Amino acid sequence: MNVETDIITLTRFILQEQQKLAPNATGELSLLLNSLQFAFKFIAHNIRRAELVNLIGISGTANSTGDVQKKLDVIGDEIFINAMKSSNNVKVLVSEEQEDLIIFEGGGRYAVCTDPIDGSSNIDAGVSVGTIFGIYRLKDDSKGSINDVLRKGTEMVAAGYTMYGASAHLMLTTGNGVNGFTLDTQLGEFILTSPNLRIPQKRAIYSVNEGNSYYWPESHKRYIEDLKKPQDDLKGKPYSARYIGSMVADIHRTLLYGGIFAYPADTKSKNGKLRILYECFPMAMLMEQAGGSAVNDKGERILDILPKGIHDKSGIWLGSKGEVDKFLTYIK
Ligand code: P6P
Repeated sequence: MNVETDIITLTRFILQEQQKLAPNATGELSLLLNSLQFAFKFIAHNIRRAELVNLIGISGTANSTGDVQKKLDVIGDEIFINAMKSSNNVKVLVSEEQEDLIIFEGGGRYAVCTDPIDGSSNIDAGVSVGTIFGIYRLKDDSKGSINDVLRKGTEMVAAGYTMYGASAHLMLTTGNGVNGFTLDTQLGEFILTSPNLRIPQKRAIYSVNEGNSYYWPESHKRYIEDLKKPQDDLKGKPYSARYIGSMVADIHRTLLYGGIFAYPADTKSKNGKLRILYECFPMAMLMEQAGGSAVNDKGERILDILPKGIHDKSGIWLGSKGEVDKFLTYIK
């Protein structure tokens, strides 16, 4: 029997990274990441059981942005809040499901921004959904306030997502590249399966909801229309269109295969739909750490944005650097 006897679990990986990159670290971030992984395992468990115990469907309550909450949204949010609270490392929590930020008792030194179940509107159809997170270290003199999260994305110390599909896939960056882990449900461990993941420099795939194209600026329309024409460097083939409508699933494909994902701002939604702190920033940090890039509709770097509110939104274009650079030639 061919048994792999030296597997790298997330716990082992986090400790190795800490010893390698920050030998004098307090270990608090490592402990926080371990609390995070418990939340992912518990949410994955509930999503797998959803059909069986009828968690699918509307919970009847509405979240901070007025979306009607699905039962799993509510459960995912509660699981996340409890895991962060009990970690004793988190002081400030921003959740898509909570109108105001949460300040925990105790001396935690981190602020976490999360969308506990992103893509949940698709969940009844069995589409992969996910938890997106971004982590700031509190400012030195801070006791925990909104000022710890209304900061540029460049100040995030870690970010990632867990996609709940056929398996649970965690993509994580702590500022030194991107590493992918897959949950082994028998072991109950996330196993390192995509070490030092790099996004392909170019890939003829575009991912955007063209149902909004009537409201786009001319530059965006021209760019997308040109992708549909025979491409000289593709032997006359056009780009492929792929759009799932669940950001975590669309970004996961983009990270692995390459291409460009976008949710543009338009005349209907002047700041787009995706939230800066817990959708745009974490995905932009992952893309940059994997060798890709992420910009807004004016071509400005997403991570340089300074949000003014915890649920602020931004238009976003991200993915392979070659593809984002191509988009930039249409708006510069
Ligand atoms: P649309 C899901 O509701 C979500 O927040 C993201 O996961 C996804 O990328 C986007 O909205 C899809 O929005 O307008 O294309 O359905």
